[in-house]
Amino acid sequence: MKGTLLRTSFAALALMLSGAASAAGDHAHGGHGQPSAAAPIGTPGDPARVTRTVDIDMNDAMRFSPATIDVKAGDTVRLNVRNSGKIRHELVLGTDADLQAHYAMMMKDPGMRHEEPNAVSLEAGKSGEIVWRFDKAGTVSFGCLEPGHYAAGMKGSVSVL
Ligand SMILES: [Cu+2]
Repeated sequence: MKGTLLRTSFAALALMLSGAASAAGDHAHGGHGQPSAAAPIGTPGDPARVTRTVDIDMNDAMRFSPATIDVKAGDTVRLNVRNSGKIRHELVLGTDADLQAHYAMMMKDPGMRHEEPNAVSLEAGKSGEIVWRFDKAGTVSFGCLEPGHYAAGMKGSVSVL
């Protein structure tokens, strides 16, 4: 009798989870498979108007720490990024589609460097920053696009609430 109850609640939970996952997926991916130019991730921020500072560490385990960040829509955030590893890492903000496209380019041209305002590329032991205004609720992804790193799971996300 207990087993039946358990199975029922698991089934209900699985249903709820799959519903939530597909809703979140739709939201995060927006125009999946379509040109991503219109997908808003925010705009370069004014350093004089920073409302929030977040420290992010990058390491040779191919991880960002923290890998998930919550901000409020309208926040101008200073991401203080540190490479505590022994090899180059970078943090690039974008949609998943943008990051995947850039990563494919990096695999072909590993010497490519990201110097745009939405990215910081750091040698071992170096620190840098991105000042970014997250102006729309949703999810903004980030990743390290050094060859092999993104595929190894060096990625994270900013939840803009
Ligand atoms: Cu990396």
